[in-house]
Amino acid sequence: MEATPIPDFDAIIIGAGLSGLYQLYRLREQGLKVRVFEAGTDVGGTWYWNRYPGARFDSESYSYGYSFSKELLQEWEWSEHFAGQPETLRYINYVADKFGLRRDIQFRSRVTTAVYDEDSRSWTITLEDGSRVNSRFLITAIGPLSTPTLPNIAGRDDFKGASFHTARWPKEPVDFAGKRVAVIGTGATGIQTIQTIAGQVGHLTVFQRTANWAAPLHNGKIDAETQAKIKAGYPEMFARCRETFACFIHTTDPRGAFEVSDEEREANYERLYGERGFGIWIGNFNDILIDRKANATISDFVARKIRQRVKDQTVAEKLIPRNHGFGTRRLPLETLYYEVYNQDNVELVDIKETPIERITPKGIKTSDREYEFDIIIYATGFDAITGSFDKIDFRGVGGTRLKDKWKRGPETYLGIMVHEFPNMLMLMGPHTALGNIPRSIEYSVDWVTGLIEFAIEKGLTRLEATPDGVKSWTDHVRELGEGMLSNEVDSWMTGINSNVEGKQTRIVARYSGSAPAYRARCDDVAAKGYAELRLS
Ligand code: N01
Repeated sequence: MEATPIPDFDAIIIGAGLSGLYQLYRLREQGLKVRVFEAGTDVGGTWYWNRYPGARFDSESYSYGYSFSKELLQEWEWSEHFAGQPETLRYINYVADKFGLRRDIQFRSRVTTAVYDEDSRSWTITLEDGSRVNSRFLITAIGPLSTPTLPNIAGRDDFKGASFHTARWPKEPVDFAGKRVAVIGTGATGIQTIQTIAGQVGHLTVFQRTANWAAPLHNGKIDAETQAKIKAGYPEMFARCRETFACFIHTTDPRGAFEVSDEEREANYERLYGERGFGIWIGNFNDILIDRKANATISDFVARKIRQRVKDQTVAEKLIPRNHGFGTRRLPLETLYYEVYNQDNVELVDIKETPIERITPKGIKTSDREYEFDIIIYATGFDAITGSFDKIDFRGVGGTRLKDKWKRGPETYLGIMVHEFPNMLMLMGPHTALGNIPRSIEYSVDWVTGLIEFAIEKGLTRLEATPDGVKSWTDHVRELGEGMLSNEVDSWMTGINSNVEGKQTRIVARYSGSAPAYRARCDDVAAKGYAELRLS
């Protein structure tokens, strides 16, 4: 009888973004043989690819960084409350260097297939160049927003000028001086891009399909005194992030919107609108995201702000969303975004009124007229959450395809495992708590590390979620989504992407319960010796 070959690695990690890097660090700490495969030429994931003008955090820098190393926390100094992409990428590189992570990462290595073999209880991955590697455990760290999508508009390849998707922005700076520039898309990315380039371009035309709610970021430099306070206060701040609903530093107001007088409510909204970060979204009254009437009060408040900030009231009305309430899509935070529309060189085109018919060699043709451009920027978003899974051909037991299994939406156990895909562990996959991402990443990585440690200690070589476990978690995630206004709205959070075939029906792709509840459930599974899993 032939001996079963020993896998090349204990674990393969796909992706060298924030989750892949920390997972590598943790597994190496356990003395395991680990290899990371990364499509890009360097570390950083989201922050490597999204170099578009104005890309920056909208969670506070200090609450976003890794918390696992006290030394790192004391060494690194964030310059702004919400750091820009270049600084964040420098930070991630600093982490990779400090912990010597690069030696176990293979760059320029896009994984195309991942196949489970029952005999050896291992996964074999194939890279774009045809090379193969195998490993006992396969960990996906491929990100919920990492597969960019271009708009399905006819004639895209005909355009003779320069065009870029924001998530595939060139490393060399783009010169906007005197240029006629178009931006398609007004999500968080479009808004950051628009407000940043409006002062640099010759003329800017924004093509908006759906108006989005946005609120002020109120960024600022961190002075020396604040820096010292931040460093001294890390343990308390991370403890706070652990307690809040979505791991941000903002705590939901325990009151409902109608438990206070009209004057108090207005004053509260005014205060939140003037404060830094996501407070107005997740530090607001506890019912604005579940109760239509409560939501209408904050939507009305922010609509009034837009009318005050935009001079031309026809334009202001176009910028006010009509088809969804405030905060029911992921809230973009802005810096003088609305004021951009007061500039003479900026025009807003509502493409619900005058739809884009095609891209032409010279620019963009709507039902109204042809616009000529030197540069077209596609800020058209991502095939979110499941898109990066769809791009890799994952084959589980008996050749089962993950794409087929998830045809009607993802089915997972704790958002980490899938039945018939033994030894495959997902970081920030579908059905996990996203929120302030690095906080969720650190928890998930620690949980996955604990499971692998347990398996090695007990000599287990096959870990699989049961059909019951998957059904009960998937049902739980669906139930949690009921009543959330965000689940009644089209957005990447409900799995909608108008540019991707088969992604026009809303699904429950995200865990929408609280992060503490998510962790309590996962901790319980670990404490009971992972007895809910099929282990052998
Ligand atoms: O993508 P989006 P994003 N024709 O999907 C439009 C995170 N993020 O890259 O709404 C015309 O939100 C589309 O229109 P509509 C954050 O979680 C974080 O902006 O579908 N328009 C929409 O306006 C965020 O939520 C930061 O009608 C088309 C836009 O393109 C997530 O990434 C910064 C179109 C896409 O918006 C995604 O944001 C940036 C078409 N064919 C992003 N197709 C931080 O601050 C699409 N659109 C950390």
